[in-house]
Amino acid sequence: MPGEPQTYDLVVAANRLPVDKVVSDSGEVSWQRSPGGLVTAMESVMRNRAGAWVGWAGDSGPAPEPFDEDGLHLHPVGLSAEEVRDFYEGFSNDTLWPSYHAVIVPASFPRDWWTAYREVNARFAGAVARLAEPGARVWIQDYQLQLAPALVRRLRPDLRIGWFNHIPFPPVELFAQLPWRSQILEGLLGADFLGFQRQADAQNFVRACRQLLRAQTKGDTVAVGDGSPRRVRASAIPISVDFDGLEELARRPDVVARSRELRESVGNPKVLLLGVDRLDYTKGIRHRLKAYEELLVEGRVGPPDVTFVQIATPSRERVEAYQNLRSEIEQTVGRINGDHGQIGAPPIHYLHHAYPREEMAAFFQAADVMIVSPLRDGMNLVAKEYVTCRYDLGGALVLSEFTGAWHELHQAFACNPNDIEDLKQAIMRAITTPAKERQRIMRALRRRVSEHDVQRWAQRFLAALDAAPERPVAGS
Ligand code: GDG
Repeated sequence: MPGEPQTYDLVVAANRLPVDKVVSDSGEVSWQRSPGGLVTAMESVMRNRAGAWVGWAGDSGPAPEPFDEDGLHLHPVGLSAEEVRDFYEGFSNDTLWPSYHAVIVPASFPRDWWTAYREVNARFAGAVARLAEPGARVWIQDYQLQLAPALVRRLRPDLRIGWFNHIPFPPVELFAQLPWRSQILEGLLGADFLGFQRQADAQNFVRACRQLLRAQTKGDTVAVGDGSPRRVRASAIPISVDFDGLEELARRPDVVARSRELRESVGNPKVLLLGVDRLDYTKGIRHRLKAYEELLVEGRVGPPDVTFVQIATPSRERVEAYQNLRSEIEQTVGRINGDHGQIGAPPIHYLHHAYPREEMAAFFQAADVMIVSPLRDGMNLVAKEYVTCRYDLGGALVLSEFTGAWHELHQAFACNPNDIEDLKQAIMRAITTPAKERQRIMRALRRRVSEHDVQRWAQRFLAALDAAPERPVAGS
């Protein structure tokens, strides 16, 4: 007879586990760290706490048995092939993702996708309810699991339920387009505390509750239920990076040596420009290429003195908008290299791979200018990772105003990526600003990130969860 199932005082639920299942040709199963901002942030938080992590293992079929990996207690949730299509690729990535990112591409609203979204959220809620010890804290992550807070509360009213949104929360005019807008708000209002990247996101949520549900709101709280209503607080707690851990990695002699090697392998340019993104239409990769191409045409930059490395990590490859974007980017890169390249000195080195963390840290150190130009981004951890790796105070960060990161990193070379002239000027300013001034800027950026690292983010979130709804949270 199996014993009582183990329960935990902290249960995290995220669409993905921090590892992906990899099956070798001989059928052997192993686990590999999965990419993406949420995993990067949560993994360093969970390693120091004995909590459980509920998530999908990244392939279709029945859930594997729970397992421990590198000190993490992982509880897989299974998705069928249809659910991968309808819940993950469909509702999460083709309905919610574009809707929440200012509809950079049109959002689709098939009704079957919503059914799958509800069912998968219920499955996650069931797993959380089984794993949480009495009175435990539950931390639900992101836009894929917006119904889970209310579903968990129904099953386990004793739990403290928090939810954090890694992406923007749209203005009510956009959010109202969703056919299931009320159900989503009601799902979220099952939480005790809702965390957002920016204050504007939290305010958008509160406004949506007021306008679409006719809920009573006061400051950053929403009243739920009649009589003596429960109050749900919505507030900004911006995410960050593991500053100490990443800086330590960046300082490793093998990483430093690798960064030199990388510069050499692209011909030791005077200026190495770098972009690192999941291949996603929110990240402004096309705008960046356009700006760079115009600078090449105008003769203001060019190989061999200036070269550009763009790492575009494969992402959501079965969603059509992503396939179209990839074709467009690759055609543009081909054209630019064809028009402006010389033998052994292409103006763009384009890489469509995922790399180990060490390699990413080496790339960051090798880059003179990091271009982060999203059209919309909840935070953008790449910007924070770049400054974290520049303990030498070298390098310069070009940063879009439409990232959460810009609200903390004002000293960066700011740009509006929709304004190609502005983006070009920001790149040129980053290249030509005297080294001393660039160092001063980098020092200020690094101070901000080191004082607001991911450990502090997690502490603040959990403190806000404990304090919700009555008491405000100390600190900022
Ligand atoms: C969402 C929100 C928010 C990328 N390629 C490789 C690799 N990465 C890592 C980066 C970074 C992460 O993935 C990407 O994080 P971002 O924040 O830039 O973007 P999203 O994936 O869109 O993340 C975002 C984030 O959640 C957290 O809340 O900031 O706004 O959209 O850590 O370094 N890592 C490795 N190899 C790669 O090839 N090892």
